[in-house]
Amino acid sequence: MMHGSISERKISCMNGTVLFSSNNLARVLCEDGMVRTCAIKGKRIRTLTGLYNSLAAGDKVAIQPAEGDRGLITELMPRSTSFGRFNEKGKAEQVIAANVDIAVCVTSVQAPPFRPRFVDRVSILAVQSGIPLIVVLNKTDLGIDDATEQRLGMYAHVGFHVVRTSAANGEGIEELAAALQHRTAVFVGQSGAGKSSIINLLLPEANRRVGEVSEKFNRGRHTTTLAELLIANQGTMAIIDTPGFRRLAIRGIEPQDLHGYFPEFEALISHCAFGASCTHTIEEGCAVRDAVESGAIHHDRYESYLRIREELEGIAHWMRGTQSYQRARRSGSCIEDDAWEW
Ligand SMILES: Nc1nc2c(ncn2[C@@H]2O[C@H](COP(=O)(O)OP(=O)(O)OP(=O)(O)O)[C@@H](O)[C@H]2O)c(=O)[nH]1
Ligand SMILES: [Mg+2]
Repeated sequence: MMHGSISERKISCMNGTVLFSSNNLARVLCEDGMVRTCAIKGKRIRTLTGLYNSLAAGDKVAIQPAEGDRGLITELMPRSTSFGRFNEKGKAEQVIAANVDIAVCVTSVQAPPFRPRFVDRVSILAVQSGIPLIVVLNKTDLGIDDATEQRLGMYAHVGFHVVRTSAANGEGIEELAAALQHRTAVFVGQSGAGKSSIINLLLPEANRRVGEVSEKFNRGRHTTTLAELLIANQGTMAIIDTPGFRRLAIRGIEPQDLHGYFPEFEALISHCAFGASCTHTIEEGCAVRDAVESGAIHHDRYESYLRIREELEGIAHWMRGTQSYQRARRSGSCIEDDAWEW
């Protein structure tokens, strides 16, 4: 009998995937096809100490089923990738999506306006996570202006896959669907850009709630409030829908390493007079600055590099207890700057 109960317990443990998680509870799609609400056994998963949220959408876990649709999470499997950002409120790294193969940055031509600097920040997170990036420009039914077209060309030139979509008339949805086949994607972007609207076309069964864009502030109303994994009925595509970011602080990169996160800079670094130690800010014989001058690197990307570098340096100085962080705050170059609030 004893043996029977042990093997029963073994059988009853099963694998699952976290669909979404909040307050240490997670909805888990289990291998028997059932979705269970699971608490974490012992309240804490040791490997996650120091992270802002304990479990993320897409996490692979082992669970012990309990009565009804309940269960206990006993183990978190190692993440193949984690896509996250620094949460300023929680002052810790926040994993938004786990085990994703590709990131999709959804932007819009209007309402909210296209913000290349936001895309640049997301592109750094994608490089940090080691996953490719698709840049989606949505709401093309509202018309695309020349400046936006030019920037899209720049992103294609850098090597990102650029897709123009309209959730209103269906433009580009097939192209996006083709790029996401057999993959798990995380959709990120400003509130109101149309992430959930596009997901509803890609995965009609997802039936995501879609919100309005406030006329007064020309930005979304944070309709999606929780990152959630949505899986196509036939299992051919999985997407993690996320709430719109208001701020995107970059952390965890040493200022001198930042150039490695701009693919179009990387090839030039060895041509800089000071090589890998070049800051690309003031040095004579800097190949990156020359490329900006000649137009081979877009000045906007360079501007993003400078701002983020200053931000990272501000943090580094601040950590060393100097006044620079306060100066950076006053000059508006650091992360608390409202310009980063969208
Ligand atoms: N004209 C136009 N409107 C769109 C398009 N896509 C979405 N919208 C509208 O934009 C608004 C915001 O769409 P959502 O899909 O909720 O945006 P979201 O990115 O998911 O926003 P959050 O969940 O708040 O982060 C809604 O009113 C949509 O109807 C589009 O292609 N064209
Ligand atoms: Mg949404």
